[in-house]
Amino acid sequence: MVRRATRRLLEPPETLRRGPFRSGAFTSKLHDARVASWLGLALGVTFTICFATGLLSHLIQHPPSFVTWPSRPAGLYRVTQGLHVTTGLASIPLLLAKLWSVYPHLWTWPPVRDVAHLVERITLLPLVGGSLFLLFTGLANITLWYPWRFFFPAGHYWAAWITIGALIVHVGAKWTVFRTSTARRRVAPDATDVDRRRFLQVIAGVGGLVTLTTVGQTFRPLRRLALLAPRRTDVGPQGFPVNKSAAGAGVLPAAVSPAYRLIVDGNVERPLSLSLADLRALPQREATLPIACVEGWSVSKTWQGVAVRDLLDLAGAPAHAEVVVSSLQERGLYKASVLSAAHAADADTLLALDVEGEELHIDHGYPVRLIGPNRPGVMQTKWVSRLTIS
Ligand code: HEM
Ligand code: HEM
Ligand SMILES: Nc1nc2c(c(=O)[nH]1)N[C@H]1C(S)=C(S)[C@@H](COP(=O)(O)O)O[C@H]1N2
Ligand SMILES: [Mo]
Repeated sequence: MVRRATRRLLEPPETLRRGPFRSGAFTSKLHDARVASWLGLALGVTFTICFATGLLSHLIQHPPSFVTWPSRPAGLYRVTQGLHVTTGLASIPLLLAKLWSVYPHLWTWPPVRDVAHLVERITLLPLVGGSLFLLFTGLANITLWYPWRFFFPAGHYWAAWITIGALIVHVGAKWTVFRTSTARRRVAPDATDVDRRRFLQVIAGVGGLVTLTTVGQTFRPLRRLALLAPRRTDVGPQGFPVNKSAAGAGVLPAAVSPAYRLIVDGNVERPLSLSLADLRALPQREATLPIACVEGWSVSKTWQGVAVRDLLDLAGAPAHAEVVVSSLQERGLYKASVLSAAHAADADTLLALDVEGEELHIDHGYPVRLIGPNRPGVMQTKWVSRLTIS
């Protein structure tokens, strides 16, 4: 009784219900719970994959003491980050279709029924805002458009936590509707069911098309279909892309100077200072390893050079040593990287001098670059000048 009375009080006179608040303002049969549920399910899958792979990428780059990322299998990060960007891109048409399908709900009257409804509606803000923010910043980042340069990974990272939190609340709030609207029904499909199915098929098709035209930036057999991928992996000096050029990194005079030396110091018995000729005189090893950029593109090459492990032995470094690899670059987030003990000990972790039998191009890190198995591209430091052992 009381509930009915308050409801009637909240109900505005029909004349005040204008525009989208009119009853029957939205006529499409596609604004319905079945469409919202199936698109929700697809988004639930893609966002979970994105969250897991993104978090993994974060942990590899900022490892807490209890996490050790192995150096094998060599191409694992290539797969996880390729999956991150691929599923993220496929989410764009899914999210747009979902928001179109549910936006009439934003005009329900009364806007708030009770406290539980208020909480549920408030969490839509981080859910919708966070999802749009993630897809927008992710897309901007891989197309090398940085309106916010230093803020991207941090903003994207925190938005991921907020969005996933809101998504869990959302799934909880919608679970009953989800179950009933996706349940198998005994009656024969009517015209609305056919429309709905066709709409979902079109959206699935668009998602598939986005995947097919981008995944070639990391999956070689589909390379020629990668029309929408921001990078072509066969374009650049020596036939592969460059992320930061030598000029851009400000290393140009130092990288070509005859005074160049590679320093090996820190916790070692015999600190080393090696010229390029010294490095060439050491035993050379070869490894076929990918550059797997955090942006999702990747390319595999055969590299030749000196194994970091051999240099550590030469300098008399302790077993299980960790190594900081610094470059000639003086500023920027990627001027240095850390080799964990596992990565430093792997025989395929090289200080490469050549790629595919040719001396490294200056933009690929001449005179010396780090290349190791199962590492994000940002940790494959170019223009290496120092190994500091601890
Ligand atoms: C990024 C992911 C998602 C976003 C941005 C999103 C967004 C929304 C929005 C804005 C609404 C309308 C608000 C409302 O009805 O109160 C809605 C409704 C709904 N969502 Fe989601 N959603 C997502 C994922 C999911 C998932 C994973 C599921 C289920 C497993 C789901 C199931 C539903 C259902 C059943 C409705 C109600 C539809 C109706 O009553 O007509 N959604 N969603
Ligand atoms: C179009 C969609 C997306 C693209 C293109 C994209 C792209 C990227 C890129 C390039 C990075 C690497 C950042 C770096 O290390 O510099 C990244 C990291 C990350 N992404 Fe996404 N992303 C997308 C969607 C998502 C979604 C939907 C989620 C979560 C639900 C997510 C969660 C994360 C997390 C947690 C990281 C790690 C950030 C860090 O290292 O601090 N991403 N993403
Ligand atoms: N010193 C230094 N090394 C660097 C970078 C950088 O900015 N500075 N960029 C990294 C990134 S993001 C990637 S993906 C790889 C790309 O290597 P490439 O330019 O030879 O393809 O180099 C890495 N090494
Ligand atoms: Mo990169």
